[in-house]
Amino acid sequence: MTGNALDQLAIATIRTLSIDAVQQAKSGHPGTPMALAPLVYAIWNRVMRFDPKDPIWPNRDRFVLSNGHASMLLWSVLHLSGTHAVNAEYERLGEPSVTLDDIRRFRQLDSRTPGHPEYHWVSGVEATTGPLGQGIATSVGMAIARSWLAERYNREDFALFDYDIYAVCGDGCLMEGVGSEAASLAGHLGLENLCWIYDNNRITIEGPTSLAFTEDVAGRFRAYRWNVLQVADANDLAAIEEALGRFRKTRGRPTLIVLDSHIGYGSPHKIDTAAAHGEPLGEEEVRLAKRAYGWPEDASFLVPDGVREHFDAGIGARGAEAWQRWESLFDAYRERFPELAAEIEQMQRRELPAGWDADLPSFPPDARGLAGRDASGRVLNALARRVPWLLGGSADLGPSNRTTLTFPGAGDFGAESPGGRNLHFGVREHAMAAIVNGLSLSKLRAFGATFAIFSDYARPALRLSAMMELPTVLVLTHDAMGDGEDGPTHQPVEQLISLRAIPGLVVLRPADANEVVEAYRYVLQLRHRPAVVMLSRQPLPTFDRRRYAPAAGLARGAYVMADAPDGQPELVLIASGSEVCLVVAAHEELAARGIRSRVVSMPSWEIFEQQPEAYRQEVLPAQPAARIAVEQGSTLGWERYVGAGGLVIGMKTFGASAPLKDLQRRFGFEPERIVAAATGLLGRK
Ligand SMILES: Cc1ncc(C[n+]2csc(CCOP(=O)(O)OP(=O)(O)O)c2C)c(N)n1
Repeated sequence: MTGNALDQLAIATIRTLSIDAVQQAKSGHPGTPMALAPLVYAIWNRVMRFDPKDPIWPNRDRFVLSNGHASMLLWSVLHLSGTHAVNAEYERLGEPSVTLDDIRRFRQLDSRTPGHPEYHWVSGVEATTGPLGQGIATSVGMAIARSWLAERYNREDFALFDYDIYAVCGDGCLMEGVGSEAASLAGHLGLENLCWIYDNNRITIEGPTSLAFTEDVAGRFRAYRWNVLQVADANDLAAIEEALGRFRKTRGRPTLIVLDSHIGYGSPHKIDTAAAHGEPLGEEEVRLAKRAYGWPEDASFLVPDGVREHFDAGIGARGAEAWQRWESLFDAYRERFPELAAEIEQMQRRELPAGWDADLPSFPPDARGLAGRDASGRVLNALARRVPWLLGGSADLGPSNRTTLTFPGAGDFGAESPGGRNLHFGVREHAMAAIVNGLSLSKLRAFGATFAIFSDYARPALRLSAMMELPTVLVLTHDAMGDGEDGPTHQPVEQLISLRAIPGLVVLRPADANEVVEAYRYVLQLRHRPAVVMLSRQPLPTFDRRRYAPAAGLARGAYVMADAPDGQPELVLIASGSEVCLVVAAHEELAARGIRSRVVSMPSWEIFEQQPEAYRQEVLPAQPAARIAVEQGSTLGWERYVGAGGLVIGMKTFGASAPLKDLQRRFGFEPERIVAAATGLLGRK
C-alpha cells in the first residue's frame, strides 16, 4: 500500500472507530470526529513530537482537544498510536492507555473513554475539556509555561524546552468569552509556540452559525495580533501539513489556522445538527458512511492491518527518536548544570526544594495587627524566593491583592522578558484561572489572584483545577465586607459556601498573620489539590500565641484557640478569618461575666473534615449544644457545625456601601452582639 493509501486508511479508521463507539454508546457526537479525522491524523502522525511510550516526557508537544465533545478523536489516536498509561505517581506503566475494549465501552462506567477528555483519568490527555473555551484558554497557560521554562533552563546548545502546543477548537470555543480573553492575552504576549486550529464548520447545536455567530473570526484574531492561516478543505492533508509547517516557522505571534470543514463528512445525507451532536448516526447511516469511506459496511471497531504499524512508523518512530535525543541532551545537561537539572526533576514530580519554607516569617503579637493580604504578600515573596518555579499574578489587582513578587530578579513576564515571575493577566479572571491550570499542567507552581467576589468570574476554570487535581492556588482578597464603601457589588456573600461546595478544593480563610503563614505552608505541600486562600483587606490583630493556641493548628482545619479554664465550656464560638478576633473578644467578655466559652478557629472545613473522628469530637464535642458560628458570608451550611441548638451570625442579604464599622454594626458583626447572642442562647444575663 502506498503511503497515501495508508494515510487514508488511518483516517478512515479514526472516523469509523468514532462512529462505531458513538453508535454502541447510543450517545456522543459523531459528526465532528468524522470531519476532523484528517486534521488530527496530520497533527499526530505527521507533526507532533510525542513519544507514545512516555506520554509525560517534559519536552513533548501538547495536544489539547478544546471541543471536548469530539473526544472520540482523542480516544482513537491514543489507541492507534499505542500511547502507554502512567499512574498518579508519574510511574510509566507498560500497558496501553486506551484499548480497543475501552473504545467499545465508550462513555461507560470505569472505561478509559469517558464522554469528554479527562486529565488524570486517561494518560495522554493533556487537559480536561468539555466546557467550551476552557481548553484553548488552558493552552495559553501551557504556552506561557513553555516560554518561561525555555528562558530559565535552556542554555546554548541545550534547547531543553522547545515544544509546541496545539489546540483544536470549534465555533463554541470561539464564542465563549474565556476563549477571547485568552486569545487577547496570547496575542499580546506573542506566544509563538501556540497553534489553535479552528474547525470552521459553520454549525453549532441549534443550527447554522448564521443564527448567532457571524463575526469575522480571522479578522478578530488578526486584530489580536495572531498569525492567521486558512485551509479551505479539511480533507486536504497536504494543505493542513503546509499550514502546520508555517506555524512552526512563525516567530513572535501565536497562530490560528482556520480550517473549513463539513460536520459529519462522509455521511451521504446532509447531516442535521441533532445527528451531529449528541446522537448516534443510526444503523443505516453508519452503513452508508462506511460505504462512502470504502469501508466494509458490516465491520465494526475494525482496525485494519497496517494501521497501527503506520502510526508506529510515524508518531512512534519520530517520538522515540525525539525522546532519545532529549534524554541524552538532559544527561549532558545534568553534568553541566546539576542544580538546574535537579530543579527540573523536582518540578516534574511536584516536589519542593529543600529549605522551601526556611524564610517563612513569624509575626509577633500585635493588637493593631496586619491585613491578611499584607501578611500574604510577605509570605508569597518568602516562598517564591525559595521555590524558583513558583510564579503567578493577578487579574489587574496585584497592588491590592499584594501578590506582586518584589525581590530582586522576580521581574514581569512579557514577550521580551519570558523569565519574569509576575504575570499580568489583565482584567481577565476567567482566562487567568484557566491559564493557571495550563501552567500547573506544565508542572509550574502557579497562583492567580483577584477579589473574592470575582471568584465567580473564575469559577468554571477553578472547578476544572479541582477535577484535574491540580495544585493551583487562587489568592482571594477582600474576602468579606472589609472593602466597606465599595458596596454590595464587591462584598462576597455566597462565594465562600459555593467554593466549599467544589469537591476537592481546599478553601482556607486564615484569622491572623500567623495563620496566613500556616495556610501557605499547608497549601504549598499539596500535590494534587487546588486551594483558595481568602484574605482580609483590613488589618486583623495578630494574636498572642502564648495566650492562645499556636497557629499551626490550622493544618487540622479547625482547632481550639481559647478554652474555658477547666476545658468544660458551656458554649462554643466558631469563626473563620476576620471574625475570629470578634469571637475572641466575646470570649473574654463572657469570661469576665463568668460564662465559660471555647473559641474554635475554623479556617478550613475541608481540612477539618479529613481529620479523624476523635479529633473532630475533641474540638466540637456533642456537648455543649450551645454553639455560635460567626462568618461574614452566607449562613448556609454552618448548621452542620452549630447543630439544632446553635446559632449562625452571617449574611442573609447582600451587604451595603458604607464604612466597615457601620457595616459591622448593621449586620451584627460586633463582639457585644455575639455576647448578647450567647447569653440569649444560654438563657443567662
Ligand atoms: C460552556 C459550554 N456550553 C455549552 C456546551 C454544550 N455544547 C456541546 S457541543 C456544542 C456546540 C459546539 O459547536 P462547535 O464548537 O461549532 O462544535 P461542532 O458543531 O463543530 O461540533 C455545545 C453548545 C458545552 N459543552 N460547553
